[in-house]
Amino acid sequence: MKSLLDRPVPAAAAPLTVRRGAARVLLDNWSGTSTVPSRTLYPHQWSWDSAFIAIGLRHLSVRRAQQELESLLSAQWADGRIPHIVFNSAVPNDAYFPSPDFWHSSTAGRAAGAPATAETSGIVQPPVHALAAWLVHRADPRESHRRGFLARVRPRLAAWHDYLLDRRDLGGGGLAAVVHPWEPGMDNSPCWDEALQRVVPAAPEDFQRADLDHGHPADRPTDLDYGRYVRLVSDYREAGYDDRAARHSFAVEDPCFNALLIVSERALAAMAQESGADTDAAAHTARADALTRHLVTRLWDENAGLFRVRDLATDTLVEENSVSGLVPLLVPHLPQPVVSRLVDTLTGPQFDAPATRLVPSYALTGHAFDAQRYWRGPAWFNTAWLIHRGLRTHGRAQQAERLRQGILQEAAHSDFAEYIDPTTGAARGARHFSWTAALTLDLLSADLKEPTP
Ligand code: 9WN
Repeated sequence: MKSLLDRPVPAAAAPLTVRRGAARVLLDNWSGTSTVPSRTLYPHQWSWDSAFIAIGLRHLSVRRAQQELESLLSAQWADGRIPHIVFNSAVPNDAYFPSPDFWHSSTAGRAAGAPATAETSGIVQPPVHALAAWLVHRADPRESHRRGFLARVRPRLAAWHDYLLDRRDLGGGGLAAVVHPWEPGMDNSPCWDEALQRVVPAAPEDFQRADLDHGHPADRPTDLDYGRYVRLVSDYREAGYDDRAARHSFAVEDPCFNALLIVSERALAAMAQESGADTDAAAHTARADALTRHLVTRLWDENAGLFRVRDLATDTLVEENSVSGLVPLLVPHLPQPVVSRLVDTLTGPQFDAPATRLVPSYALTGHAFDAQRYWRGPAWFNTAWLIHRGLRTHGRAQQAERLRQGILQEAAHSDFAEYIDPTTGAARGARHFSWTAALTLDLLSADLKEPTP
């Protein structure tokens, strides 16, 4: 049987119409200084969303793309962390949970360096930002130089990576760990199930969810999951969000998170080179090389044919196959046998989703597969975009092109949905979702020969 990436793709909607639709989503979701992921479900600024959004916005307005990233960076903590949410003070507290009055960042996080004027969350999301900043710069280097964009963002992005490598190398193996299921951005993945069993859930009366006002209960995490998410945040908050003081009851090394750190370190090297800072460029390249070795040593599972999550409580690999384990295809200079195995896994029965040609978030054949529920099966556009970039990085141009066509078609059919059911192609979650629109614009517009950092 032919795999999803080898099958011909039916004709897509007219590119101009799709482009206009995607641009409209981004214009409608613009809040004045940044873009909300969704007007209904996510009415604030999210960290990795803004990075993906900037990658698309650069095709509409380079200045707005710069502003998207710089508004996020303006809420960076003094310890270097970029918070996963920057709250809009004009939005009522009950519009999203957990709201600022749960995180208390400006007070509980003061000693760790939280800003005094902006309210934020205290956890992080995957480091796509330096890659995004590099792509935004490349979209119009003269304008970027004229506005001093790289000079402003480069030190902040370097401090962000320093935070991850100094404070978050909790396993001592040279990779960054995540301490909450919201941090890797794949909240409800079966990869966290076992580690979450050790977390005592907060009592249901201690919190009030807001996501079910807009999302369907069958699509969203359960109340028990939320109880555990809440407990992890309150414990971290009580430790002042200080990674040296906190005793994390959930700590794992995630392949997607670390792959993005590697690619972003390479982007920082490219930015340093462009700015004439050769010593910095060499240091970032050396760090990316070391991270690549650690990624393979600590997370590659030869038998499974993909990267896996390492649970730091047991120091073992979690036996679940998720899209996170395929995203490292993005990393240049991976050993060739690893690349070939990854492509085989991607195109084999676990991740071949005939109805959509996208990549499911969890193996179709996995025991916990759920076509509908958040990150437990549905196909997302950002991970498909990352894998598309990975296929290109490793010279799989034809397969990359077929995936690109699939992404464009599903984005248009689904009205730029947050994610889709990989078994039927039905749109799920929010519609007019910003990163779906942004990455669609990117795939319609990007110069496919642009240099990979
Ligand atoms: C919690 C905004 C975010 C994405 C995440 C996605 C979802 C939030 C939630 O929405 O997470 O951060 O409330 O479920 O899982 O990847 O950044 O789009």
